[in-house]
Amino acid sequence: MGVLNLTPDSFSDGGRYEGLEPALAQARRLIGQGADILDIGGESTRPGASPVPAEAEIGRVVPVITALAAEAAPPLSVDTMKPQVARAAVAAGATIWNDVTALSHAPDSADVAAELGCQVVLMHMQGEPRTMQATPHYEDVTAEVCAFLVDRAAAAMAAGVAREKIWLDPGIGFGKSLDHNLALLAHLDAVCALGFPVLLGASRKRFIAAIHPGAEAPDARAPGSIAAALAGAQAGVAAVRVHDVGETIQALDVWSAIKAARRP
Ligand code: HH2
Repeated sequence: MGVLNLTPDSFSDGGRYEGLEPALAQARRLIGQGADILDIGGESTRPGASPVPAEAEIGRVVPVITALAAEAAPPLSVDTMKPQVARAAVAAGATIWNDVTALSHAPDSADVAAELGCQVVLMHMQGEPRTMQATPHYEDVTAEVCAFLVDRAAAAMAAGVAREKIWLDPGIGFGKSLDHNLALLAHLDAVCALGFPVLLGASRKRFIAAIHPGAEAPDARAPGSIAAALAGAQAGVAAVRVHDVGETIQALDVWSAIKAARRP
């Protein structure tokens, strides 16, 4: 899943693809590099990001989704917590609603997801984007994230979302310290064992710089991001959400070829 942020303030690529033509050029670049899904977002979720009104978010994502849906683009995902934005994005051609609040931002989120009939990514976050990195706390991060995701999947299904439309995501970096992120990355098999496809989003995140101080600039974090993607592949995740699509696919191809060469 290639990331396309149409925001002025995303932590790694904010402001780079504002306007229809730069956004489409980046989308085509990601598709050319082999992205199977494009995840299109119009509101940053980085710690401290300011909220964006629904109308403005729709104005950022819908023209790009409309234009890509008219081309031979791969499935399009909309990264939003607002049901109004998801509704407009699906009407424009998106088929996946990626919600970092796991359908809990608005009271009607789950009903809207059921009505839209699209696939839904339910992500774990402790707290809310503005303050989530202040004092994250868990007794057992993997168990708590798994329990939350099972609970949110049950709530989605109770509202009428079909089981086979649901994806889960542990939410790396969302209300988590370095140790929490590492524990989750080390136990992704437990998330995969919940029986839903799992999406992993570790690309260019801060924890990489905390491990490797030379990687302060987000676009210097591709090698660390690829290491996390390989840990995800090893654990059985269904997809990785990444900024560096070509580099990640090369690493996954080599990893898969090595795995396939192993004698039974
Ligand atoms: N991470 C980000 C945004 N959306 N969605 C899912 N499902 N999983 C993630 O890990 C995830 C996500 C944050 O990354 P990015 O989009 O690059 O930055 P920003 O939120 O600042 O736009």
